[in-house]
Amino acid sequence: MRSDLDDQAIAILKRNDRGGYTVPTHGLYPYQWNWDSAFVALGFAEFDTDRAWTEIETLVSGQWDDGMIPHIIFHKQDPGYFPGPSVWGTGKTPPTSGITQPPVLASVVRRLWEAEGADPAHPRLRRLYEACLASHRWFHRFRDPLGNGLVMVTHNWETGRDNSSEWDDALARVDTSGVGTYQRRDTGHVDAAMRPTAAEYDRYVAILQFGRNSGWNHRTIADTGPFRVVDVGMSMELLRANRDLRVIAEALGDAAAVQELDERIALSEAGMDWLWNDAAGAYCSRDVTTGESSGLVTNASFLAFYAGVGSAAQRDRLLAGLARMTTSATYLLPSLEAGSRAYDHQRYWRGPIWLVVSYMVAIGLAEAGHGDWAERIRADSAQLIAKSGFYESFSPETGAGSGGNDFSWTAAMWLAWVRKAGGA
Ligand code: 9WN
Repeated sequence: MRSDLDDQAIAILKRNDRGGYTVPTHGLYPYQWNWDSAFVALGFAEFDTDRAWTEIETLVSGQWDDGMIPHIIFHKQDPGYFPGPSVWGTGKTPPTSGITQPPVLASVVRRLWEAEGADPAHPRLRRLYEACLASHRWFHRFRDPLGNGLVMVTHNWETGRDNSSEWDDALARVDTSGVGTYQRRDTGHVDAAMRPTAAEYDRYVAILQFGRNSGWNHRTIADTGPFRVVDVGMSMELLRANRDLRVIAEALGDAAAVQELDERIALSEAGMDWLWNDAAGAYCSRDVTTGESSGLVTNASFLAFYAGVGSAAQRDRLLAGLARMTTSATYLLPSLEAGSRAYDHQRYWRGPIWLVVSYMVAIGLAEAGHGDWAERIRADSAQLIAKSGFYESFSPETGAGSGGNDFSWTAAMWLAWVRKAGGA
């Protein structure tokens, strides 16, 4: 039987459906976002499997010839968001941004396919498998400058954890003198106190302009761009996605891809220690240009379980970090540990809880035999939705919603995970 919250979640997905794709929320984000659509497909799969596959097919309709799946696809012009298609100027059809977002798609495709019986002849599998393989190859070709299987990002927006303090030092070095004037739209939709500051936004725009001035040449951007950081989140997500894609490759009998993926998985497993920060007791993002570790424990640090990495000693340290978070947070899992520099329980990615990251962390914890922690995160997430509704994010202290409301991926997480006591 459907609960009231089930009905609300389904209604949100239907309302945010723009015909083949879903906007993250009405107003604030009026286009199709990459990792949002992947998670949203999991929500649709709970009541309309055909629509779930369509969400992903529409996303990959924006994939570039070189394999990159862009972070935004601008199917229809909308004046309510900055930076829109003319600012990015990528010249693609359909118009897209010039950067990517977390590679979670292969993991979602595997889940949709297995939920329908894991038939290798599934009519919608092959095209999406090939799209994911091409996207993963793009990461290895353009985003692995150290050759250690990790993921370098060239814009903080790629990480999906846009305003995390992990990027502060690298962003501080970005020259904003040539940015010029522009009109932000986000602060017209939500409280400016929750969003990035004006100085931060100037840096985001300056990095975008560098990419555009290079003609979106990802070799130039990767070699000389103003922002080059190895993101712990995307490195963990790509390792997991490679494992999930390998399962599909094997089912499809693509032996060459299985071997290729095995090599990449081994490379990433060995390379991940480059991100380990012993003082922090966690995997932390690290700047490629300076070699400096952020030293910050964020929700992404706990994706180690999801990626299946870490020695017993490293995992113990991570679990200790999780326990430490419960001393200041009423609800798990905050995007930044309280007490860290720049912690703010209401500001974008500097404290608030995002359920999509919590979901991946909970999957990893359950798989690693820490079902109690996975269940704590799920139960806290259920309380947040029951208390505040389907917000973009939530304060770990008060549980109040922050960012946009009636949010697609929060509704999807309710349907695919949070409502299911005992795990996803
Ligand atoms: C920029 C859509 C996106 C999410 C990101 C989140 C936020 C955009 C913004 O919204 O980013 O991509 O303008 O703030 O940080 O994770 O994909 O929901």
